[in-house]
Amino acid sequence: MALVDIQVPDIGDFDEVTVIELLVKPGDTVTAEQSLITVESDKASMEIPSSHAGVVKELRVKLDDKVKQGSVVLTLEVAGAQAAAPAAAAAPAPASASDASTVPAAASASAQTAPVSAAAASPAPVAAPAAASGPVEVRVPDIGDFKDVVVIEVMVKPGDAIKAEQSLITVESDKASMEIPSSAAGVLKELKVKLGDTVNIGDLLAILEGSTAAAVSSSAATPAASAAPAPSASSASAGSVASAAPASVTASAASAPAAAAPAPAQPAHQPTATPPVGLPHASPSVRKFARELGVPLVELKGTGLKGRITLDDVQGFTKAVMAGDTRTQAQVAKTPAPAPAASGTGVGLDLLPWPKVDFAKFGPVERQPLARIKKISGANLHRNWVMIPHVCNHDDADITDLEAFRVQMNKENEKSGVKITMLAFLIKASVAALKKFPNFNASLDGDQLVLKQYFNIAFAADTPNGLVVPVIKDADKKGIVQISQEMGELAKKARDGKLSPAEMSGACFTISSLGGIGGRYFTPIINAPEVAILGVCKSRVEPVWDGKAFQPRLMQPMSLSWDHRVIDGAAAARFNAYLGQILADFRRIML
Ligand code: CAO
Repeated sequence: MALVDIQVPDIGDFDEVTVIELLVKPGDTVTAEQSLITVESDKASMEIPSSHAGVVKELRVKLDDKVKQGSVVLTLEVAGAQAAAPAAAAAPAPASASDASTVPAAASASAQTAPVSAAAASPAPVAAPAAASGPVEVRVPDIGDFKDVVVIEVMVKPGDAIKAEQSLITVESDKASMEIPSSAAGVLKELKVKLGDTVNIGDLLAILEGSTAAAVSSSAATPAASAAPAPSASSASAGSVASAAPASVTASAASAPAAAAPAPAQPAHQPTATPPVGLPHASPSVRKFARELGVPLVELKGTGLKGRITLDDVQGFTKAVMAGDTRTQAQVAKTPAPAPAASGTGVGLDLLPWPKVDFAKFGPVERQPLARIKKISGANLHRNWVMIPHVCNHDDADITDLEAFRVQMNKENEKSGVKITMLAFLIKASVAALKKFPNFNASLDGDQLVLKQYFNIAFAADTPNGLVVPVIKDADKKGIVQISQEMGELAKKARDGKLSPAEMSGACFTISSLGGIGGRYFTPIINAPEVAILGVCKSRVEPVWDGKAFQPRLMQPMSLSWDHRVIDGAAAARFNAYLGQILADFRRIML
């Protein structure tokens, strides 16, 4: 065993950065390339990986410390042979760990004991600006070993007056995020990227008009570029930017990032400045984790240093949502929709990247922002679909007599103003079935089943802005007329967008009725943390064999989706059969 000091490797022209996250503690076993701490300037945050595998003996930094290249992060106890031969991937995160093979020896050396000299690490100064008057293309500069980074924030819009070196977008890999500044000043004529796009060095970001190329100095270096020399593509990139900063940039491109290199670290006296507007204060790995879970970071209040969102905050939020915490759901309401696997990593489920199609290639298109409700319900439905093992049983209920009764009731109560629809009977019948099969009136909490002794039934309501799910509380204690009345009121509030969080929370079981529209069967998505949902479609008269002849009967199609972690197929079939019996002869509800 030997003790090895793990140092901050060459982090380019970042002078001093702040430790904003400790990812390991004494006693932890770490692997080579595992992230140890997260550091941040005002423009970028990155994780510092370990150059060795071993056990953390002593942490040599604490939160809020300022560190720079060569600062000792921690002391690691490593096996003898390892101490002599560290992993080659000790470059900081911008040269992402997975790209370790492309990280040059200088970078890994710097991570061990001897930081690379500033002269070797820093890009050559780039000459003074050149003026340009026509449209100027702004491209992704040399961003070191980053590949396919995701645009997570767009900070400007067409028509904006842009200053040279003003940040245009924020990009993120799994280990670092950084802002990409403009290489020129001018008016933004066209933005060529949007949220969720993946970009690479040389990609066209924007077109400016009336531009002047940025003054470039060695201080504008990319954090990655100095740790990893510009890949060959950089010359292409610089060449493309050349209209903004021609000869001098091109000439230095082989060894230096172009004018538009990602923003440098802020001066040491403001190291923990608040993040750019709209960008949650969280490290790349936390953001990535949140994205995988569909957690809207903008809604989280960070408990970390200076309000930073930590891994625990994301986990806490997820647990609260799963437990039906209304406060959290209300927060979710304000969030933008999570980009559909935009990062293309498919991490977690290991999915293929989301297809990226330029639809306009095939015909005219129009883009519309998703309505607020759609964003909320979309995020929830996606989580539920992915996390719950759904099975769906279809069945039919003979509602001939019940429908006749319903029509008669409505005739008798015409003046009351309360219209009774089949849904009210379905709610009441569901309560009876939930009483008979208590596992359906339950929620999973870890390895415990929470059996509810109250009967709150939610119903999906279609509104112009999307789907909402109001709840009839204590449906077991209410009659059909009262349920119908409440349903009418809640449905109206839903359509007017006036439902309160309280009116949408506390449900035990949900019914999604498409009876007023049509269809036969469908597979509704369970409304977590409930364990089942009943979908019904439009009833229709069908020939039903009574043993002697076919009889015309009004049949109600029912689709019950259930969580197979809690419910078995036999129980689901019994539930549906019982529901069918009650609907066929509502007197049974009294038994
Ligand atoms: N079979 C046949 N007809 C039915 C029926 C059924 N199962 N259920 C309702 N109907 C009839 C009603 O009797 C009514 O007929 P009349 O206009 O002749 O009186 C008509 O369909 C319209 O009913 P309704 O939809 O206004 O009332 P409801 O109580 O059935 O439903 C509500 C209320 C708010 C649930 C409903 O309007 C709604 O929004 N449904 C859509 C739910 C949804 O989108 N689910 C999908 C979720 S998954 O994406």
